[in-house]
Amino acid sequence: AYPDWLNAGVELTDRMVERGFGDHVALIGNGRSRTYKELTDWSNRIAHALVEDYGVKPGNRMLIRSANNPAMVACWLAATKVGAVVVNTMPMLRAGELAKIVDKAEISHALCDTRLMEELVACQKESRFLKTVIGFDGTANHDAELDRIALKKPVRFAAVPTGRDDVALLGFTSGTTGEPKATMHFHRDLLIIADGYAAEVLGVTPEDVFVGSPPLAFTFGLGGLAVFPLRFGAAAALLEQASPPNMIEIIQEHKATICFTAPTAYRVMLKAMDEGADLSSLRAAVSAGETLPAPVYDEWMAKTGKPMLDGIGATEMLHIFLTNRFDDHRPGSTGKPVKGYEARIVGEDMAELPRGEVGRLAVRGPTGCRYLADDRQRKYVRGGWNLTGDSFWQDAEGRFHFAARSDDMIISAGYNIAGPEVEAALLSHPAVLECAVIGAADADRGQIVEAHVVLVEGKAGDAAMVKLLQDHVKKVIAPYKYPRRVVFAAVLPKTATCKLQRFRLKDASVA
Ligand code: 3SK
Repeated sequence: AYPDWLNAGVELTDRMVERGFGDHVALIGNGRSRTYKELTDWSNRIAHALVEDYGVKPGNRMLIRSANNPAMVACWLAATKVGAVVVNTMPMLRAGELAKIVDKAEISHALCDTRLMEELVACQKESRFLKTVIGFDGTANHDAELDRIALKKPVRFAAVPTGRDDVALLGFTSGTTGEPKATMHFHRDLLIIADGYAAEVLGVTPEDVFVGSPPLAFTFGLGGLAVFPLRFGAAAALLEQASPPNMIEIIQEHKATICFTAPTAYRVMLKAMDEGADLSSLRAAVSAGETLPAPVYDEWMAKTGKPMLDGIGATEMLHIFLTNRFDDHRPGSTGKPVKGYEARIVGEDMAELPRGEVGRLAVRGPTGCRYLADDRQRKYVRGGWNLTGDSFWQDAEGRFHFAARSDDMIISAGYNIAGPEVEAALLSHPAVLECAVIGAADADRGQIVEAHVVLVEGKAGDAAMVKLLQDHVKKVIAPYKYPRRVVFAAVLPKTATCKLQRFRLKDASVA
């Protein structure tokens, strides 16, 4: 039950000050911390600047480009308060990837960390939508145009009275083809994920300190490192480079209590514990983004005496909808639905399958998928149920267990990577005649991007060519998508009608 008029930005800042959390630390990052009062004032000043100096109107689509830092959160809150519809984007995205997002969402304004301007300016030059790019200082120096303007503004701002069902956020997901889809989420959705998962499963209190690796540009990170802490008067420590050693340092320095990351990072953290890393302040280790291997869960349990909380979410659903709990957890299981959500296993005809049978995971709940102007809505949501693209089975006690991805998405170290997007990047190199990209099993990263490449005549498939192609992909698309393995082939497996048979490459890769 939320009031008809609701602004998520206000609820997470001004309201928290009203509730007595003004002096409580809200955000830690770039070497300093900010209280709720400071964050509230900061975001209100930016909100004034957005309206008065940059002409932002309610409903304008606004892109934010930044690594995880307090300034990004202040910008996101400010944009939400002025009623803009926000698209948070990752710092690694290249101009071509940004252009797809800008076109799809018809973005008119962008807030960009001044250190990351180059690719966005290149995107703006080609864009008929993106009119205004505003630089902000992502460091603690406040030394950019927006910061200077905002500093002169009042600390009180009358936020736009948004409806609880007004769109606040567009979460982008690349889809298996690399053609981005935008999922619309309402102001109330942002509160629902906190009042559901964070309250029910994590039991967040004002004493909690959150840390983690997912970018705020992913709804996994936005929830875990901004919405959840701010909703309950807790603190979040934000890292621009969230490597396991950096996370360990922050956990130790700030006695972090809740960590959000993927199994790949937990594996490294477990190794570091053998060398003396002290993670004893953590009371919750949330694992999502890829399946949690049972040995990682077991080792964590053995070393900490606490369960690692495996969960699954989706950008379409905004956040985690199936999860293990402190008092109900099993290795190899993704647990049961979060309060307010229902899940079932269905066949192709959408009929529910008997317990134990593998089928498609279908879920429904208050934050379900609404794609922005996209025919794929009809495929994703059928009869009110969201079809996640994963195959699961349900055990006799109602717990859900992952079986396989039902599509071609590659999940590597928690990143979702669309094979066709990597293929397009490879094909833009003149030495590549044909290619096919698959996910190959990998002990550390779950999967790695493996490219099978046919070169044009006269080019040698040697180590220098591997490096050349890898560097090329890193320049064309976000570097994390580059093929870690490149296999040169004379031909690629195809059907009689010349359709690429990626499954044959996958089978060979497993063998
Ligand atoms: O499981 C995921 O990949 C996910 C995606 C979006 C939001 C939250 C989560 C855990």
